[in-house]
Amino acid sequence: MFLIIKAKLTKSELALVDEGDPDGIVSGALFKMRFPRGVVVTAYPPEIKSNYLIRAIRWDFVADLPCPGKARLRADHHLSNTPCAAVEFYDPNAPASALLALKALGLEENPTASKLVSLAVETDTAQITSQEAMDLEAAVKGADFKGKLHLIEVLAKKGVDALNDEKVKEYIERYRKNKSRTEEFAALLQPPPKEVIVFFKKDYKLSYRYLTILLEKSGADFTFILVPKGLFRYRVYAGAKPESGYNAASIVEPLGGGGHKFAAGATFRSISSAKALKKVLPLLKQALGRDSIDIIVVEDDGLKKTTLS
Ligand SMILES: [Mn+2]
Repeated sequence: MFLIIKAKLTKSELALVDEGDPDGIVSGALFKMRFPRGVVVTAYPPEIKSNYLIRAIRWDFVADLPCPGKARLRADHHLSNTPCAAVEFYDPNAPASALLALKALGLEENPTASKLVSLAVETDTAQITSQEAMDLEAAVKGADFKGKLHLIEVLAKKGVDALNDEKVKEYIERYRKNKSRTEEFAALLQPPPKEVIVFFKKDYKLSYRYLTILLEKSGADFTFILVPKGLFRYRVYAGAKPESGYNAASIVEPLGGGGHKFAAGATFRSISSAKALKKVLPLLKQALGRDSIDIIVVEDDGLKKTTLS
């Protein structure tokens, strides 16, 4: 929040971007290319609704996030977000917000910027083919709050070459380790059922989004992962294989979440894991058209299968 105050005092342009994925981070880097003195603040989508300061500020640029209230320019492609800014580059059919940000910031002729956008498109559509896109995704996932700001800085300065920055290489390595632990876990669920619902009793710091992708690759059509995040907070990662007919976004909407049809998430509060399960159970029953739901419960002593109705 210090960043916001600093930007206002120095009259710098102020941007707000999604901190969770390369799309938001690349959008932030594009903003820094256009406004080198500008200040980028990162946030998770649920914070936009709950954070008073974020809602009170007038933002010059917002990307890959819901409307914070007052915004001059916004680039976004989320169906669940309603346009609000004075100038909107909003297209739910766009493969990435960064592509809209490229146009919004007038950087279409800039090859360094365009290259970064192509990586954001690869990651945001879950069609990663290049090593660079893989590394960028790893860097974003492996970086902590400060690391993400550093990543935005170097991406703006060096473009794709930022992936060779010493600190950025550390983020990539950190994520690689998480990834291999996640692969080991996914191997325990082979072959997965068509509809996989996993409840983690505690946060094992896996890459849960990656887990949904692994399970979908090995045969699941619908994935739903529930994990506690800190005190009284729970995070849902929902995924649906394209053409499977499931909709990941609509199932998390009642939890205050959002996203895309094929990948969506939500964070909600609950005082106990029993209550958290009670909250998601009716949503699952409705979405899957079942009276009872098979759940894989993960705890320290292993995996247990249970059926809840
Ligand atoms: Mn996006």
